[in-house]
Amino acid sequence: MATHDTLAILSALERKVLWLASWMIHNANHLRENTDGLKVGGHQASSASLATIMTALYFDVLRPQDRVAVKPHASPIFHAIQYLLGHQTRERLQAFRGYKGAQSYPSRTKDSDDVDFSTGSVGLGVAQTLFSSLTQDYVRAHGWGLDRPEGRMVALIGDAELDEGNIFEALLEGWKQGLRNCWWIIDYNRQSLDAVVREGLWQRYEHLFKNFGWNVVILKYGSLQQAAFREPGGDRLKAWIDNCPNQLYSALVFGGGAAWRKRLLEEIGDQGDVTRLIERRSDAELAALMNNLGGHDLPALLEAFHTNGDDRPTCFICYTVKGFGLPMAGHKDNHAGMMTPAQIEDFRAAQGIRPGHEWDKFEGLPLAAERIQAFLDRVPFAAGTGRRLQAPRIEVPDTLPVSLQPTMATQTGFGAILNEIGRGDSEFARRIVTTSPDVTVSTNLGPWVNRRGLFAHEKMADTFRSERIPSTFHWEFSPQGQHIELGIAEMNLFIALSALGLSHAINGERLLPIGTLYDPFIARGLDALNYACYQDSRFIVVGTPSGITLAGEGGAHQSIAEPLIGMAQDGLAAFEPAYVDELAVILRWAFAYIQKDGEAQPNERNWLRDETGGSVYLRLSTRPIEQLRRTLTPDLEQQIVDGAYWLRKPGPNAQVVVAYTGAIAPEAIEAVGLMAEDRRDVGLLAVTSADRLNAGWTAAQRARERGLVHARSHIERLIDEVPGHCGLVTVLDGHPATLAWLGAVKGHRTRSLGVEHFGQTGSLAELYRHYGIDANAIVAAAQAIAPGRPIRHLKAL
Ligand SMILES: Cc1ncc(C[n+]2csc(CCOP(=O)(O)OP(=O)(O)O)c2C)c(N)n1
Ligand SMILES: [Mg+2]
Repeated sequence: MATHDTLAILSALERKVLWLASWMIHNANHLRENTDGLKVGGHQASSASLATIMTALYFDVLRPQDRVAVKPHASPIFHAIQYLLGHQTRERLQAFRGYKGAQSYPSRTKDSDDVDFSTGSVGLGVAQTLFSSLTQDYVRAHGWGLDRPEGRMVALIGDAELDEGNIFEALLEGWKQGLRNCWWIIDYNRQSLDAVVREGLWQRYEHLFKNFGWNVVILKYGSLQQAAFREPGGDRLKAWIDNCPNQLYSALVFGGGAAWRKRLLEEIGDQGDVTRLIERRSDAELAALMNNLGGHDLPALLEAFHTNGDDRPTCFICYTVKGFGLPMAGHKDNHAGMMTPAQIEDFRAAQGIRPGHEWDKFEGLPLAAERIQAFLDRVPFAAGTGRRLQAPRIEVPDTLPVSLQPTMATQTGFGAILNEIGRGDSEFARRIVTTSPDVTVSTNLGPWVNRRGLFAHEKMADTFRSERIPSTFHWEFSPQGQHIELGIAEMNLFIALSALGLSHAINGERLLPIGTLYDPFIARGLDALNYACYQDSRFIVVGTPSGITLAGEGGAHQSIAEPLIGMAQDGLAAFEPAYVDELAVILRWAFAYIQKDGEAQPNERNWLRDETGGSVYLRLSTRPIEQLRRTLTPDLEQQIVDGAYWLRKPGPNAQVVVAYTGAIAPEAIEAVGLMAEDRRDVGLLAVTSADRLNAGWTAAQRARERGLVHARSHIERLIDEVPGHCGLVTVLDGHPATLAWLGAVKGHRTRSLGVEHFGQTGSLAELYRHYGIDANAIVAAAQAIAPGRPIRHLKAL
């Protein structure tokens, strides 16, 4: 139990945190500039709702090894707490929501005050805690990081956040994987953004969490209420509270003491003892009693948090008031509500804060500053030398060997390369962790999994194997396994990658995570992929098979937009190699790239900032194509990584250049052959990464605009060799816009082929023809933009 002393200090801190958060929001001037009624977010109410819970957690319950995902709109409370703990500057609080100020939603990358997990897109941070706990277990099961205490992964969740489906996907996965050390604390204020939530949600939550094996703790009544229930008539009051609809409770919270009295007396006022219970209290006391829900009661919270300290996953359903302690408390429209200048003035005066002393840490508190400071100096969470950990880089071999078959698909190559890595027992091989949402086998991770096994807390044999039934795949689980098999939920895949890819910062132990999925289903997990990139998690994601090239596999599985996603996604370098030797080079580079976190200076060769590192997306294919017999020179390897190289240099009189990406390489090569007799010196440009080419080009242009006249990107250097009159035909199995910009590099007339519609099944030849990306379509496009004599081999379309 917390001592009286501790409680007094905590409740002073709670008041201070609430004040600072409200003031911070009020102070965010630019916010007021564009306030259109109540539509622009204030989030004072949403923050206030968690003030008590976060005070209890950060100042008393949490330990440095614990990691927290804070509900996005409680960001001001978080920053205020860090400020009091000495980890956040006053300048950044003053610039809250402003340029380089404390962020509107806690951000690992943009905030400076020790955010564990970014939040913002509701639901994702919640699931991140679950997968981080799994990651911690994975790391420790492999014998790493055992000198550090195990941490608890904590999510502070808005009740409406639980509407997000990804949370339930995560819950199911957590159950399968034997989740431990995870707390989900629900801010049950019964309000969402728009309105008051449905009645009785807590019961659904309770059943749900229990179903998945969680411990459920409900904090409904605060200690004032519990004491009142023990008074004569208290049982009547309790029954009334229990039956009160959410909307009415919220409305009365907003109405305040007089409104409570009127309503209570109307409804239960003729029942003797309870009337006296109500009448004994002033309006202010009555309001304090009715607002004293479990989530705003420090003793109740501390008791609950301290008595549920085992490693079972635990859900705390904490009743709270949205806007607690503020004039907008309980109002259904309060989500974006802002206190008026008059209201904030009243609040300031009531806190005993003198004008001009609004940011002072101890101003207006009923306790001596030294006493509070001494307490803050001893807060367990803030002890130690820092919570953002580091891990050394894992050395990546100079080359990733793979034996090339004459005809081979990049997906097969991917499986073969990993299989080869899996043979060895290097530190590099040990640090790789793979994961896939039920497409392990069909994305070719099978051979790797056969070698390295599946991860689970407990050993589990492959029954087919023990029963001697022949099978290509060994499906054996153990704590040493290196593959995490997920259920079919791409959101979970990306959040798992997000967690695994932060292991160096969270656990101080580096992992090299690889996730595989069918390319079109990137769209299913896209927000989680974006989330993972936003918080600078590091991983390799492999989308395979892809495009319409998967042909007979089914029209619904064809992907079109993914190359554009690869280009547009910040923090993700996207590649689509055609040949397996290219893939081996790119994959090797990727293992090093995901570990980098150096300076942001651009490289003068490609104008990319590779030293900062990032995650990598590889778009692969199941189409076997004839491999090129060649030895890659270091220069060619570099060009493959930079994004393009000449497979056939255009001559000085060239009329046509074909630029292609990925699995339709044979069509591009064939088209060049078909044109050879009728168009001079046709060039063939192999584009391995439209993303990196484009990024380098943009950066070089920007640099030139800033006066660095010699800045030249890789694609500019390549295209310099193409005569101005030359026509450019681009082609890929994906959206044509991916390569269409190549024409703008030097102003070449361009025709871009690709896939804009999807859904047909058929043979490859039929589909390439149907969508206009076969050799004949390339030739026809060339003829149209690079006039000359008719191309003889062009068939009528
Ligand atoms: C994925 C996503 N959709 C929509 C939003 C916009 N949004 C922000 S907060 C919110 C509702 C929050 O309600 P709740 O989780 O109960 O938090 P409270 O404000 O009540 O504390 C919504 C819809 C968002 N941030 N993320
Ligand atoms: Mg809510």
